[in-house]
Amino acid sequence: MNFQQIKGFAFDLDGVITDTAVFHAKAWQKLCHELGIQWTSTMASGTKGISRMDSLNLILEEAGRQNEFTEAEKQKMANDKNEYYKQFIQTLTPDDLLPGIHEFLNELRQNNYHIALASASHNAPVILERLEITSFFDTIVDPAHLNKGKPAPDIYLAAAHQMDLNPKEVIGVEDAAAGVKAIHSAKEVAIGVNNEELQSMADIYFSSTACLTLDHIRNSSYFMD
Ligand code: B16
Ligand code: MG
Repeated sequence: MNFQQIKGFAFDLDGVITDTAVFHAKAWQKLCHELGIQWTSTMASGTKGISRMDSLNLILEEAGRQNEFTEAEKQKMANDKNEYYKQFIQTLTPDDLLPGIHEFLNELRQNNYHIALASASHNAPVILERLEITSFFDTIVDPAHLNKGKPAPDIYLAAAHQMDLNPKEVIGVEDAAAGVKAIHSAKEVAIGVNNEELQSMADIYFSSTACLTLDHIRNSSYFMD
C-alpha cells in the first residue's frame, strides 16, 4: 500500500477527537439506574461507536429485559438518555480535545488533505462547535441518512463520497471495534487509537492520539512493508 494514494481522512468523534465516552456512559448509567439495571463493563465497551438505539438494545439484552418494552417506550428511554447526555456535554471546551488532535488537524489542512467526520453521534455538530474545530472539516456525515450504523460500512463510504474520493484514498481513524470493522468493510485504511483491542484489528495502531502525525503514519509498517 502506497501512502501517496491517500487523499483524505475520516474521523470518528467519541474517543478519537474528544472523550465523550465518559458522558455517554454517565447518561446510560443514569437511565439504567431508573430502570433498575446494573451497568456492566460489557455494556460500557459494547455501546462505544454504535447508534443510540443499538446501544439501548444491547443494554436491555445484556440485562435480559429485551422483551419488556414497546417501541414507543424504548424511544422515550433513548430520548431521556440523550437529554442527560446533552446536559453533560455542555461543559465541553477546546481544552477537552484529546492530545495532538488540534495539531494533526492543522497538519492535514496544511498538506491539503480532505477531512471528514464519520461519527455515529447526532450530537456531533454541537460537539465540534464546543471544541471550536468545525472549520477543519470539509464535510460531516449525517448519521440520520444512513441505512446501517457501524460496523456496517455505510458511514465510511458516505465520508469518502462526500469528500469526492475513492474509499481506497481514505484513512479512517477509530477507537472502537465496531468502527474499525466499518472502515475495513468500506475498503479503507484503518488507524486504531486509544484501545488495545484494536492493536490486532487495525492496519496501524497508536496507543495515544498524540502519536497521530503524517510522519508516523507514512513510516508505519503498513505503508513501509
Ligand atoms: P448519539 P462515535 C458514537 O459516536 C458513540 O461512540 C456511541 O457511544 C453513541 O451511542 C453514538 O455515537 C450515538 O451518539 O446518541 O449522540 O447520537 O464514536 O461514532 O463518534
Ligand atoms: Mg468512537
